[in-house]
Amino acid sequence: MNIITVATTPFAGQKPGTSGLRKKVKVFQQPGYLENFVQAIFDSLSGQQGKTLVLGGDGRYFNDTAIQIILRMAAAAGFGRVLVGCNGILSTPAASAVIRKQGAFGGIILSASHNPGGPDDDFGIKYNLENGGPANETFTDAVYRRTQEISAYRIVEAPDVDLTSLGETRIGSMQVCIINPVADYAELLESLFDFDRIAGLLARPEFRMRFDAMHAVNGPYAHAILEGRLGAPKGTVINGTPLPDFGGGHPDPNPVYAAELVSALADAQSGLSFGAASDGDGDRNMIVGRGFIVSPSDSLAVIAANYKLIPAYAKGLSGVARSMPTSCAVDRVAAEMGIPCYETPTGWKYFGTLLDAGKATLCGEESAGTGSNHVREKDGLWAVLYWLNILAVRDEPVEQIVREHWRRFGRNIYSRHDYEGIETAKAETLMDELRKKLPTLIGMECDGMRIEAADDFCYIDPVDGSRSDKQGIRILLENGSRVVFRLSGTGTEGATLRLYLERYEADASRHTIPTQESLAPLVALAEKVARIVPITGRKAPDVIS
Ligand code: VG1
Ligand code: CO
Repeated sequence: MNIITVATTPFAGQKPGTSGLRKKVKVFQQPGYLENFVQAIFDSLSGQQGKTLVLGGDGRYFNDTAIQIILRMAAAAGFGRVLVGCNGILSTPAASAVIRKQGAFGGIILSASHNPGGPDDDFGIKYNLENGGPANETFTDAVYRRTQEISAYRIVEAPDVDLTSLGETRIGSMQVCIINPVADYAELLESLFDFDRIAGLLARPEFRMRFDAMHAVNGPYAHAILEGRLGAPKGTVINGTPLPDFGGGHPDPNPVYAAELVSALADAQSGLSFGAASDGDGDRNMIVGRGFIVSPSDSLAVIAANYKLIPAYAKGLSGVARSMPTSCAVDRVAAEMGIPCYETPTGWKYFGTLLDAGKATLCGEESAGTGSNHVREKDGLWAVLYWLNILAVRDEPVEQIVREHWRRFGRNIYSRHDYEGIETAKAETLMDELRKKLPTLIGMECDGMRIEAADDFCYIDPVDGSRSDKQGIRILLENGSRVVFRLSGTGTEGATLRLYLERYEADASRHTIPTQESLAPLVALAEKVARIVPITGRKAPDVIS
């Protein structure tokens, strides 16, 4: 095996964000850019000699090129075997499932998730540990430090590996196995849910479902699981072939980017009763009933409240966890069930310790991510199957299930407003000014609600004691209402300001008031205290979800 050592110099800004390193494809295409980052990952590991690495991505532009480079670098780093998804495909939850099932040392997932793909758009890379979950901050900080001092990377000279057919080959002494990307994952999901009952639901003529894979990675998974194993009619899965540019769209399942699915469900003529979608790398989900979108925070709460209906969870939940900006709907379910509810910073990596320690069974984020201890990533198809299992047992429309949930627990009216592509300096000014102002806000009134607390969220991991500061500015009002400000850590251009709005409403007669109308006073408060319009020049958000 001919290992060559290539001299290199550091690139600025190789700092992983909320979920790995995400940059424009053009940035990744600079000679040495990907190599430096991969070498920094390998340099930050120890004990990988002879071990197994899992490798795959969401199929976006540059996926194949990156895989060939990483394979040759993995051989130089001493890995004994790499498991690669056929055609370079592995959804994020499937990669997690394979790492766990195959007892791998870790995995590299190539994805920029919901960000658009193509030669002028985004690419991303992240490292997952042997528990199948995203590496924690201690590790990503170490990788970043390494990128700043790197002087060489090591790579093996070898021809490209054929990724298109299953089988085994070698790069020097390292074995390369091209695996079926769906098999382990589908088997795992089948072990959690009542597939017979779901198949029965899908066979009913009056129940019609549509799954929009958004030309992203979940197409092959949805075809195999929904249409294959569960027998849903062909055509249930749309946009089911992964494309390097996702057909030109944003593979982000929210009411703006999945508008077609939402309008199909709103149209009585379509005959559809259930709609679902997932994102670029298959870890997010969207659940839509007839003319009714389930907000992700409500979805998490409904999922938790219905655990008894699901074979894998019927014995009980040890606890639940949500990211801080996610609505407190699930907290109310946990309180009633008498189980703990943990509040973590944004990003799935913070759930890992809770899941590993058995403290939480279900986790979720307002950004359309839900999952459980079956893997260590959020899982789009898992959420869809969970809902199908609920529907198969309860035999009620989606909207009725959610409205009943609200009647029982009250409604945490919720919305997120995103201001995208703001100049970074302006976004930072906004956050800095707001942070300084926090103590002066206490006692202020908004729509008859008093501000009781205002802080910058700091998390201390209850399992390993690690501390994460500045995880979002919170303004907490009476009766569970909140306004939260955060800057996104997944974008590649300028800054995105996320404004999270929540208001608790126990009175069922007020649950029909349109969401944005209920939240308008909180938006006005946010605009005023953070001076959004004067600082950013933006009169309205780009995306409301
Ligand atoms: C966003 C979401 C966050 C999610 C992250 C990764 O991060 O808000 O909840 O965990 O994306 O999801 P940010 O920093 O942009 O707010 V994915 O599906 O992009 O891997
Ligand atoms: Co994703």
